[in-house]
Amino acid sequence: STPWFPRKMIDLDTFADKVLEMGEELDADHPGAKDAVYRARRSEITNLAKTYRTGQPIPHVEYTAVEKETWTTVFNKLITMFPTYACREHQYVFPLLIQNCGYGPDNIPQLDGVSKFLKDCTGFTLRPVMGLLTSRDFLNGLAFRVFHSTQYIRHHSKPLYTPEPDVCHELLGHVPLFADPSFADFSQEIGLASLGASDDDIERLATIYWFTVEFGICRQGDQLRAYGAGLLSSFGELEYCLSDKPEIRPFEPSKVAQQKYPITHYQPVYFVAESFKDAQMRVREFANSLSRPFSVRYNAYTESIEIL
Ligand code: H2B
Ligand code: FE
Repeated sequence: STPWFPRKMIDLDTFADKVLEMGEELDADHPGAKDAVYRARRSEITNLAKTYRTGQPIPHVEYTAVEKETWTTVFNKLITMFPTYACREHQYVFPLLIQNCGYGPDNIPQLDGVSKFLKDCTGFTLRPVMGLLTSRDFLNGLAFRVFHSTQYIRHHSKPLYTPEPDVCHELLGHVPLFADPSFADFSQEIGLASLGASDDDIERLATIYWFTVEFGICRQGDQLRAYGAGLLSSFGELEYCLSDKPEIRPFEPSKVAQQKYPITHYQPVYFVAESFKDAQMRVREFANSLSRPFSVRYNAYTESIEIL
């Protein structure tokens, strides 16, 4: 039987308190695990996500001086890399985020303003989330052009490292790409394929998501550039992924879906997309090969899924 899946935007409200890792229970190896002040602050921020419901504005967070300093360090480090390593779509959007959304070295942008900006660009919106969602829930959100975003920031003791998504990763890595129409279409395609998919197929789609939205590289002219948010928000891996060290393979979803990957160190292999359009068509073809007895379409007028 088909697993439950969200049919209307408001169904995403059921994900609000369904997280894999709670803000309060950090892993022992998390840089903030022993910092009671940090943990209390995270709970404050994750509580906003817990009570957030569809249609509400995303609550503003007044970031502290320590949090802003962490942001400044990450921001200043990454912007030196973008001109050489980031894909052209990221480079095109970044100045617009500075002009319209308060991006800059001294300010952590508010999710609400960023979400409105994305809505104008591609129809994508952000929803605050407490932490990691299951692959199924997270991918299901993309079908509605919804990106679940954390709102807390990494621990100040290690500004260039985080074992989990944080607001630096979301705002500097993911957001610029969701402002690009072809990338938005591509991402939604993965989301649509995930609705009602079997557990095995969710695993395959999550792997494809990993090697594209998180760690994808693309060909632009005679160069390779990064478009994955895990790369664009990592000072070290951004340089490494475009060096001659890792293995580079073409983006073929049926092969990508079977690739094992490490989550705690740099990727040994990356897959190159020829364009977001091409990648979308390949994912669509792959999705058609999966075992789902129906197909789906998103109706943007009613913000709901139609079953065909
Ligand atoms: N949850 C959240 N909140 N952010 C993510 O980036 C994320 C997630 N990634 N759940 C998902 C899992 C990804 O690793 C794939 C789809 O499993
Ligand atoms: Fe991410």
